[in-house]
Amino acid sequence: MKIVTADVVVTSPNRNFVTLRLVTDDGLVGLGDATLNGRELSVVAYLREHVVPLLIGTDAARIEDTWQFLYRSAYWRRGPVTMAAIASVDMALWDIKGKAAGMPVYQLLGGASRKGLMAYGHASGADLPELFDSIRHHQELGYRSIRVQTGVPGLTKIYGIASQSRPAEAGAERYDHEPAQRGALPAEEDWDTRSYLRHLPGVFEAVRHEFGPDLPLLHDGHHRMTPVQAARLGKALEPYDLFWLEDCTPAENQEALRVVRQHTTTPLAIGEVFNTVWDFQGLIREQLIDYVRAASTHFGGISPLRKVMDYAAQYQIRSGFHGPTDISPVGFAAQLHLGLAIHNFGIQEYMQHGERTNRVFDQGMTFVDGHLHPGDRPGLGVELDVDEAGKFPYETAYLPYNRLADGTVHDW
Ligand code: CS2
Ligand code: MG
Repeated sequence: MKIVTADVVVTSPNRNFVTLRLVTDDGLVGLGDATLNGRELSVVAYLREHVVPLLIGTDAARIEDTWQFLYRSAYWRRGPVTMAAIASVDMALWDIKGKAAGMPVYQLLGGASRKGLMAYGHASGADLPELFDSIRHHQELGYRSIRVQTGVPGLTKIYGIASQSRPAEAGAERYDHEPAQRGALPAEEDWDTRSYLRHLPGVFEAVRHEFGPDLPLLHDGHHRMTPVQAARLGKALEPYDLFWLEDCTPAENQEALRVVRQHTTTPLAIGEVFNTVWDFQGLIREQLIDYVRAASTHFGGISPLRKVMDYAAQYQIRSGFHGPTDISPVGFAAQLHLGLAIHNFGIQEYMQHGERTNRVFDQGMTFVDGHLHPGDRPGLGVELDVDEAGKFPYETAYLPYNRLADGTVHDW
């Protein structure tokens, strides 16, 4: 089972995606996601120039060996570009292995540990009425767990607030209701942590009052607070029983979480910008987090994500894999298979891709009563329509960034 073709497919149906497509000499096709939001073409170059030539003629059955070869032979380890490239190879090889065996990948990972994966959606609103409407809309869409992001008085444009509180009705032309926007330059947003900290607890109080104690609620701090600010927020939100507080401080300084942990029992999730097992090692060992937020796409694929989850299991730390629309349907499927198989699954983020994306990628997964399932097609269960993909060439798009009122650049 040798790899005879390795193509890097770049397409921008509702947003940019980079997909590695491997074909074996017996005609099996494997797909892997290599999308790095806002920096997509760097991974394309890494794959086309440095990885594809190494893959042709190699044995597609050797997933772990290929992973170790790509990781160790580069000498320059880690980093989002390298790890997204390796991730796409790892996923494509799992896809091929599943197809060769005639089984969905979750069967190869040990079989299903549950019937389906609880998913959360992104509700947001500039004010309370808009936010309530968005939460109701997500409940109508089938979500049983909700992330809550809200406008802050005095700030005009901030992270996580969709331009429409009912994004699924915004039409196929939207940029997948994610913050990245097509255009030559990144958009500038504003930020003020004191206003945010004053405002947020009242929002959660109102949401709990309106929607009751049962609904799991999540919130993303998007790396914006200092350790002591994050500690204060976690404490202030305790009465509202959050499922998690995500990225409360910038993820580079892991010691910050020790300060946060000393002050609050609000569960913490971190890791969407991490790209190796090593980034989680201390956080897991010291029990500074409750949920692993990595995405298979930015983490080197299914194989290393499995390893970090097995380590996390020893500390009762669970998964909360990153699932915005910048993870392609292929990367999303990869983590659904893993989430179904591991014992320590927690929750799965699920933003829905746009209609054009779903024409390019035919997905085998289902979403029923708030729960996702990867489906039972052999492999990952996603097919790529290469002709359809070719209709949507790459478009420059950047994530926004933040400035404080005095002009200082802040974490976005
Ligand atoms: C995020 C993302 O889903 C999340 O929790 O923080 O929306 C993130 O901003 C994007 O993936 C960046 O590409
Ligand atoms: Mg996040």
